[in-house]
Amino acid sequence: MKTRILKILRNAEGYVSGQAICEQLGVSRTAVWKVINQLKEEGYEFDAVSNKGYRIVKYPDILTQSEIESQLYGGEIVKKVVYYDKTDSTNNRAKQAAEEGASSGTLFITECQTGGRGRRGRSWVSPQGNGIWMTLLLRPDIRPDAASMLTIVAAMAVAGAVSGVIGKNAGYAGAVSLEEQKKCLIKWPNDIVLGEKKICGILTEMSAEPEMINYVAVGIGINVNTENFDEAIRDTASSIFVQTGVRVKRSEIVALFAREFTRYYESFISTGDLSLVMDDYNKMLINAGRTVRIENGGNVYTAKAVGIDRCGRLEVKDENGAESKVIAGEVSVRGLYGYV
Ligand code: BTX
Repeated sequence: MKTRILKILRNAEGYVSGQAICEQLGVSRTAVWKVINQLKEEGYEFDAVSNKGYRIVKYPDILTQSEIESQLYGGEIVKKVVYYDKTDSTNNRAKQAAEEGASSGTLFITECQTGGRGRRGRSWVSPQGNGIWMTLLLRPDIRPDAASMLTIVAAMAVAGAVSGVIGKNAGYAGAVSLEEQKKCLIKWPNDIVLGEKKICGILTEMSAEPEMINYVAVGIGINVNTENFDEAIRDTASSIFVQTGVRVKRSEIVALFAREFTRYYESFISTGDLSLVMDDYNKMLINAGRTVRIENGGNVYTAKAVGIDRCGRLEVKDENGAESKVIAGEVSVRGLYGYV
């Protein structure tokens, strides 16, 4: 009920009377009043005028189930949000819930991770209060070898959502120019970069049988309002706040992510590959046209990145013009002079 009341208030043009909410939801005045009080405790601020009703004048920067679900329109792949004040890793929560039968489209999200994980056993710094640490559980009807493409789909959705929210808040002084601020880009295959620094990483984990996926857990970490970074990651990591100078509401990014993800995911599922979305991806690809250093085991070489193909492989051209394709997970791609 909290989500439904929040949704009514959020979408209203002006004031909404307690009576109107009661009638719409078929609940008592006391029940509405109780929910309004709970919302106040969570940090929502109301303007209450007699004979007119309630209006929300300030939204807190929180990631609770109602805060996020009240911003979904209903057609998204994200169907349900499960929120934790603190947990070790939302990927662990998603995997455990998946084993217990949780349904596709459940999003696990937390304020703080005590054991955030990156790829290949690396750790992911996930402090309290300033980032988005979330995992989307999916049960797609695709071949297990196509699942890695979901990471690319998720990266596009994050880049789209971050660009969208930044665009909405544009017009301030930040570390990067206004033009650049709007361009949240992707470093192949799935690091999200803003102003040439990493603001998001994605860790996709899967449980599958040879021909069938049980579930996929797409874990996404986004540095939103982080101001300081640990020594170890200071050179490469950044946040939306550091790059743009603006504090965005994290739930807005999550809601827009849910919308963007749905769009790309449906295209992906309809063909089982990236053929319908690769043009969009290649427009977001920061490596495109740049020379990258490719490390494939002991074999290190430089080549110019062209773009991805419909399977998510990076097409590169060496100095003699010979083309080859690089597969994510097998190699590491770096810029010549730094992270990108
Ligand atoms: P990755 O292996 O690409 O990146 C991990 C590396 O990135 C680390 O070794 C470190 O150098 C750097 N790093 C660590 N923390 C941060 C940070 N907050 N910002 C920028 N750079 C950082 C990327 O792995 C996959 C990350 C997925 C994180 C999400 S959060 C929700 C879900 N739960 C979970 O445990 N992991 C995922």
